[in-house]
Amino acid sequence: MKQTRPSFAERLRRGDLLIGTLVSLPSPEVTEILAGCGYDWLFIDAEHGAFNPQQAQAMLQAAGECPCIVRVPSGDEVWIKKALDIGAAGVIVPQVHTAEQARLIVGACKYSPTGSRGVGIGRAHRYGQEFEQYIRRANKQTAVILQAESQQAVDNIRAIAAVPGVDAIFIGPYDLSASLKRIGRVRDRKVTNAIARIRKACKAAGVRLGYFGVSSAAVRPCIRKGFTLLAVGVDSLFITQSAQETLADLRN
Ligand code: 3PY
Ligand code: MG
Repeated sequence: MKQTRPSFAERLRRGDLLIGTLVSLPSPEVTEILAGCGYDWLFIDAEHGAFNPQQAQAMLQAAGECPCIVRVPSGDEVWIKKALDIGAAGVIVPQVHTAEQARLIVGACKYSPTGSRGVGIGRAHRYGQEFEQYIRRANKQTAVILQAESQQAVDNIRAIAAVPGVDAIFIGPYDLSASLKRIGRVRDRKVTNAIARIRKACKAAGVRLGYFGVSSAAVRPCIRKGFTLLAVGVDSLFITQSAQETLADLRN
């Protein structure tokens, strides 16, 4: 891929406010529509979304210039490698509970000598036409984003945030609420206290903070708390809300 503007990873590290939205439907058309709405990035959800790497690649192609961060299903290096090779600007890795897991994930995202990312030729390398250019800049321009969304992650957050190469900690409020036995109650005191602990540790470590919410109201308070990586809304919910509101408007 040709590089003209600062990469997503550079913008993330310097603390730009990056507002994205979550794409869960395996549809290049939906991805294209959302990319055209002006979001800073798209959160391509291969953890919960029903799609394979080939479908994910078609979605990234449809996104055009809008940076896509693929949430891989787990910290396994197989999906991480594929997500980066198909052209993701970075990965979001769910369910990271320990610093050891964080180290392995960073290693899977970075080429040698920093890490052990597998070396292949894919869309990211323009199918080989820009292999060397890509390899040269990939380590710097790949965003490594880990999700803190469990009690164990909260307990280990200082060690996780201190792992070199971790660009951001992205809080998953829903899994966190489940781990804290408050499933779905993302504003419960226990959940907000855990979020405050994560925030404090990340600020001290100089690691960026991310948060997901289903609406602008859910994520707005994060902005003044210093979160810079936001994912707001979900494709399927946008369709539902708008379809229901439109119908209700006429019925009433
Ligand atoms: C969660 O809330 O658990 C998430 O992972 C949001 O992306
Ligand atoms: Mg989650």
